[in-house]
Amino acid sequence: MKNKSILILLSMIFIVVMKNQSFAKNIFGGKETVVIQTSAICGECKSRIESALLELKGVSNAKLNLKDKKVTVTYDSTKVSVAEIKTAISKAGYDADDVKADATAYQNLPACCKKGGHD
Ligand SMILES: [Cu+2]
Repeated sequence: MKNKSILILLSMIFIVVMKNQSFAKNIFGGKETVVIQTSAICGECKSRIESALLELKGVSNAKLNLKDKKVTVTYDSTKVSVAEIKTAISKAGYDADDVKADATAYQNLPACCKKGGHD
């Protein structure tokens, strides 16, 4: 009789622990960071890219470093993919690693934000 209640108690603890694990996974799970090389030039480019990325579902942080033009993106891999992140940068008018800037979006950029605009 006593063994039975210990067994029940143990399985209850087990269930609670398992539930908490999936709960934690839902909140923190899938959080990853990726660094993407962009063709940003100035501060305007920086905010254009960052806000385009923050509009994506699953992206929780985007910081572009103008010194190396690399953007560091924190995202939830269960909600958004790296390919989608690169596409968003391309649609904003900038190169993202191997993905070239969307031609129309690039044409619509202010002259100073185009490649060589500050040369
Ligand atoms: Cu710019």
